[in-house]
Amino acid sequence: MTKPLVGIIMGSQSDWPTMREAADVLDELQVPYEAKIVSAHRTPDRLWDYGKTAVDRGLQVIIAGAGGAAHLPGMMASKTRVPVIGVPVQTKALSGVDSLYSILQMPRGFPVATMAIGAAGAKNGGLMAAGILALQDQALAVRLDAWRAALSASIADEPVDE
Ligand code: RP5
Repeated sequence: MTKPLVGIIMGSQSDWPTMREAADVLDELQVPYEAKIVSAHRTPDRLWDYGKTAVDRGLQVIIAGAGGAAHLPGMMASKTRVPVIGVPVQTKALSGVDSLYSILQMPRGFPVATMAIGAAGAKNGGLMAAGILALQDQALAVRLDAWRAALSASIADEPVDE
């Protein structure tokens, strides 16, 4: 098994349909990752251990998704210097604006790179992680450039009636 370079973590099983967007794009780009449920509130010891061991395990980027009182990305950023990308998961009650504000407003000193709410944010989190890794990995840089070019090429010049 290839050692994971990216850790995808989420507060609940219910976050996985969103966070799978990050996993899918990392699969497409052949970036090794792991996906774990780590809850700031329900499994705080797991969060602590994950953050404490992240550097030694060789993780280069962590993508952390959570919804509501979304403390996971910020707490992880407090525990490890591995860069944390935060994904606000969309919620039923407040549409994910609660998640967004919870993740975005970090105190000076402990940054979280916060993505958009929901699936687009998770996908962009995966792409952001790949972009960071591509700075030191020429083969990945080529794959990422090709992925971006293919997306651009798929956009029609003109709209059609659907
Ligand atoms: C957060 O609470 C999770 O990140 C999830 O988005 C939200 C709801 O979790 P469940 O009640 O669906 O497990 O901790």
